[in-house]
Parts: sequence; C-alpha cells; structure tokens
Amino acid sequence: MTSPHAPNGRREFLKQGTLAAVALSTGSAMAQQPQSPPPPPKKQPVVEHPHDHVKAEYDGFSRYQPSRGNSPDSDFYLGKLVPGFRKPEEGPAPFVAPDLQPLSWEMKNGAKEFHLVCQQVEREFLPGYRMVVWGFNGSMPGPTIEVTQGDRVRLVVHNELPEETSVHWHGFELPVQFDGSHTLTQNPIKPGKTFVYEFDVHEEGTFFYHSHVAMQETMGMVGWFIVHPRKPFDPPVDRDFGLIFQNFAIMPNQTVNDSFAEGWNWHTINGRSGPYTTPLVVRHGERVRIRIMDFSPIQHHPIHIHGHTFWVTGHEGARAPKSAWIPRNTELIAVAQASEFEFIANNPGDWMFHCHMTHHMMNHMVTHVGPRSRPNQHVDQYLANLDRRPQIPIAHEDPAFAVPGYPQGMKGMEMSEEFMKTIWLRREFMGMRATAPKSLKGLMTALRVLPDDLYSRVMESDEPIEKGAIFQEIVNRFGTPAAYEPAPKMMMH
Ligand SMILES: [Cu+2]
Repeated sequence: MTSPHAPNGRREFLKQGTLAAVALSTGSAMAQQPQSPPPPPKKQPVVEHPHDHVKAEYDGFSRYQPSRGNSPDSDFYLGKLVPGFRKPEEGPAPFVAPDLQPLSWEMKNGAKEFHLVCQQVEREFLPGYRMVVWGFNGSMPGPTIEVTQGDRVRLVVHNELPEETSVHWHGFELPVQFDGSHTLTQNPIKPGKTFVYEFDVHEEGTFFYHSHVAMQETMGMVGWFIVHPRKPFDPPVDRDFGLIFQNFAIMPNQTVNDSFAEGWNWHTINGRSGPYTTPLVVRHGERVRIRIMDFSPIQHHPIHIHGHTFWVTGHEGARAPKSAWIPRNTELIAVAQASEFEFIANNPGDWMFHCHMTHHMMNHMVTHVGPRSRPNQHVDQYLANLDRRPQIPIAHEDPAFAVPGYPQGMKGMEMSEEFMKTIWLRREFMGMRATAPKSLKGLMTALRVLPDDLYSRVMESDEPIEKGAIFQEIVNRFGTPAAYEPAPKMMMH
C-alpha cells in the first residue's frame, strides 16, 4: 500500500494489535452491560476551514454538506470542478490500491525496469479462506505498476507457470512486437523462460496488464498499470484509489477456481471479499478519485456509491473532456473496462460502496437447500448431526412460511471469532458499527468520510476506539441522535 496512513509493516501492525486488544477488552466489558442511552443531541458545529487556497463553497456547492450548487451548467454544480486541498505543485495524489502492493522498479539503461513473475498464488479472500488462484509475484491481482507519462518502461516477465503464457499491456499504444498477444505478436513464454517487453509510455490514464491466455485471465492474472499525467489533472484530487472487481467459481470444500464455470460464487475487490475489503477512508471536504476496473470473466458490475453523487471523468481509454463528464451514483462497468469517478466527500459517514448485482453482494453462494428451507438455522448445525439425521419438516409450522418465497435471508456465512478479529484488527475499520461486517459481503466495501478530528483518531492515533463510537459521533454532529439506535453489541470478539 502506498497510503502514508495505511497499516504497512510490522510496527504499524503491532500498534494496531495493541489498539485492537484494548478495544476488544473494552468491547467484552460492554457486552455485559445494559446498553447506554444515546447521548443528548448536539448542535452542528461550525466547520473550521483551515485552507486558504481553496474555498468551502463554490457557487452554492459546499464541500462540507450535501449540496448541488446552482445551475447544472455551472462549473461547480455537484462539485464538478471544486478543487481538493492538495496544491497542484505537490504533484498527483499517490495512487492507493487497498490490499495490494506497489511494484518497485530500478532505472536501468534509460528505462524503469519492472520484474513480474507469473505464478500460482494463494490468496486469502476472507480470513481463513485461502484460495488457489494465479497471479504475479505472489499476489492476485498482481502488484501495481505506477509510472509517469513520458517514461520508458522495461517489463521483464518470467514464467513460473507449468504452461505457456504472455502478458498484454492493456490499452497502450506500443510497438506491436511488445503487445503480448499470445502467438499473434510473439512466441509464447515457455515455462521457466523470460521475455522482456520495452516501450515508451506516451499516454496517461488507467491501464492494466494481464495474461493474454483466456483461461489464465479467469484464474486471476491481472494487475494495475497506472500512468500519471506529466501535468496533474485539474482540479487536483486529494485521494486516488483503485479497485479491481473479479468473480470466481469456487465450490464448497474446494480452494481451486473453476475457470470454465459460468456461475460465479466468490467475488473480490483487489483480491478480497467483503467484509475483508479495506474501507476507503477520506477526510470530510476532500476531492476523491476512485478508479474501478472490471476483470471478471463474463459479468458486468453496476457500481453504486451511497450518500454522494460523482462525476464520471474518464474511462479506460482516456480522461474525458470536462464537457463530457456525467454525474451519476451508479456506473455500469463491463468486462475489461475501467471507470474513473471524482467527487467531493461532502457527506460524513460510513457509506456503502458496492456492485448492485444481487448475486455479487454475497460470499461463497451455494444452493442453500438446508438453510433456505428452514428459517434461522445454520447448515453447520445440520451437518454436525448427520448421524441422527434431523428431519426436515415438510409442513412448516412457522407462520412466516405462509409468505410465498420465504425465506430469502441467506444463511451460512460463518464469522468465527478469529475471522472477526482479523476484520477488526484493521485501522480502517475502527469505530464502525459493531454490525458493519454483516452488511459488507462480496463486491462491497465502505467509503468513510470523516471530519478532521475523527479522521485523526481513526487513521493517525493509537487511542482505543470502541465499536460504533465514530459512527455515533457523526450522527451526533450531522444527524438526529434521538432517532438513532446503536448497533447491538453482538460482534464484540
Ligand atoms: Cu457485480
């Protein structure tokens, strides 16, 4: 991860561990106490605006509260050209692909030289769910390549797979011999062999690299290739996130993806399923860019963000001229396409950010014969008593069964104590509602918009934070505390 505040390295991990341990013990204590009433309503504070090079409000659009501004033709309608806090001379905001690592390079003979190893990798989609997929350098998706427009790049690709491969640099206008189109433009890279690609990057934008063997793509062989413009785009953004959406078919009791399947039951964002996807945490009022790419085998993703309206500023081809930007809250992204959104984070809270395909909002889906025919039961209870063969009642006495189609609440996702510990160990999750992990599944993550002081508590401080505390504070300041019910203390492992 390249974020300056992201948990990265042992020291950060230890810090978080201590923090979490304190939070955990606080949590256990809380679990035995009666729930305290919500604090009395507070007046919405006047937001201090410490930045004199940008304004809090532009033509009726406020960076600190939900607002649209005036005319749809205004440059500032819905925050369209409202700048972030980052000064243009600071260069582009660092690109952050949560849960993925950047790929390092060395300058050699006038080119940035990167080394990629194609190989089978193990990826933990959820805590304890280690899946066997294919990727690069021990990662799926592969590590992120980040360069600047005008760079010359040399990509040394070594094949550790047991079969031939080639790597395609998706979208680049490069010399044809380095396009990586398996057998059309080069001889395949045989197992154990190396091929060197080299070209000048004259464009800027959101690119990616992937194996050009179709079934290998399905096994996960993809990674970001981000090219920053020589001159940062206007208006400057404070955050630049990248999320790769993928689907896999991994049947119960299996760890290996079925690359030939057409029904997909495991869904990942940067190689993790919700709630293991790492929330995007930003400061209230910042300008945020999110780049999304769909590398699913055959399915498209309508990506929806709550509480905000974003401008679509470009796709995988290039940045769009401002006159062509479109405001949306849901953007359909097809296979091998990318979309870039920008918005002002003017609405504090923990917001859902997800694919809207219903089947993509669940983990390890199977036909839930057991759980779906019996209400409020987990299939594990049934499996644990197979010797006694518990009867499945043909006539259900529960009155709910009078409703055709009941039940529809999916059961079967076990969140063990160890699982929950791993979820809550991450700094980015601190202070979310105790039940937050239950609502983030499959292709879902959270956008957290936090006022400066709460951002510091979550991302920069070692002060213990009780589950729900940050959310409660946001309701106190911006919502209606009297009408807010804290989450039950049910996930306090
Ligand atoms: Cu989807």
